[in-house]
Amino acid sequence: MSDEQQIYPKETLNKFRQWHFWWLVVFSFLLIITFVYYLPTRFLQQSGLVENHKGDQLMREHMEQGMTEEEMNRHAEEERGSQMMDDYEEMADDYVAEGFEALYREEGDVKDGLVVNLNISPVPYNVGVSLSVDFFVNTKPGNVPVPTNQLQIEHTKLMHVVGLRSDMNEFFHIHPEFLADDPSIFNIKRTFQKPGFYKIWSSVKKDDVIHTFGHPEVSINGAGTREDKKVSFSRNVITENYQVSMATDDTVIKEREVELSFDIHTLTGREVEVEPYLDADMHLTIIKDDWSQFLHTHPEGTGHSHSQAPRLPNPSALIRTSIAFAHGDAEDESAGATDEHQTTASDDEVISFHVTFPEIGLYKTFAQFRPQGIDLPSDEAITAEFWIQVEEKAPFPISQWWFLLAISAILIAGLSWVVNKYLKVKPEDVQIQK
Ligand SMILES: [Cu+2]
Repeated sequence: MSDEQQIYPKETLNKFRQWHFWWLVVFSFLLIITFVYYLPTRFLQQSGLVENHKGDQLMREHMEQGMTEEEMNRHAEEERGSQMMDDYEEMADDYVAEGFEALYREEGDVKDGLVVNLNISPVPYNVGVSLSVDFFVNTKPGNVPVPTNQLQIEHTKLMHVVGLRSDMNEFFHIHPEFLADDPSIFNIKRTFQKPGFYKIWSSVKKDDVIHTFGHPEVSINGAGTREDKKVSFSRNVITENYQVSMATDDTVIKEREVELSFDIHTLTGREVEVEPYLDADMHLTIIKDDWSQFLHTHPEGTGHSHSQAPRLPNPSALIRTSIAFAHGDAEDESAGATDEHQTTASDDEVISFHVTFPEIGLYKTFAQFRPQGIDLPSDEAITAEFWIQVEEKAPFPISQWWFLLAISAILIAGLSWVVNKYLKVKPEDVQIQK
């Protein structure tokens, strides 16, 4: 009998072998789980996501949410009021300093200076009834009327008005005209076809500054659904007889400039050229789903300049709100120059905007344009709508799949080292077999 056997009695060795055996079983099992099940599953999920993105382009709506947000909006509105006032005071100074030319405020927050007050009659407001919608341009305090001749034309109009229902549908962009007998009041007749809560924004330009005002929401009575919110992140939409695609970053991050590029085709895939709509290739309105953010912008028209207003340093932006900044460029890009939506056409015209979203949340963009030669009144356009989710920060730089792979590799290396260190077969063990 050798010395070794005395040091390692047979029972201890058997126990050790048993333990060794089960340890190897468990370890192999973990490896099998990782490589045979977990990683392939992750991989399939990843490629599944990619497939879904492609599915988008086939106009599949892959995300739908039914949200009733009336109540939430009410509360948010109240809480917002006081805070916005403070924010505004700070922002206003910044804007002057930075030479921005537009401001955004809620009508009710204005206690001093230029404001537009909304008045709709007759009450109650019912669907299918022609309502008289008045916008009174005045200065506070004292409600001193501001006649039209003190205002400036922007994009061919003295006043621009945008409206939207609480579900972010029923978008409208209209242009009231001032009354002959009271040039401080702009009026338009409007018949609402669907009931619900509506928010209306108006903007006027005075002393080279564009002022946009959010007006208190309006409840329209009538039979039918008051809200029908459907969120889809499809990047291709069909509107009227056109398909419009919007290309942008996969992940839109707050406070980081992002490019939104729009491409218009017929249903048969032919490139569509646009004609000027209110002196721009496209008007883009971006509104946050809680109505707290409003942005209206245009790319600079390609050569056609009809605006009587003096050109601003950055004429591309009609409205820079106190919360969202944007400027747009119309870019003619040849096919292949843009990554997402190449076509076989040799002259793929893409209309691009640069937008910085100030905070996270859900936004809806309304892109308005006039296809060349379309038979529509001159201040009407086709509207394509897209949802954008704005995120806090960029996702993990390397994809999760690669991250998991790296972790697995490190674990395997570590475990191998452990196995190697503690489970080395010693010459003594071999001798025992004799
Ligand atoms: Cu307008």
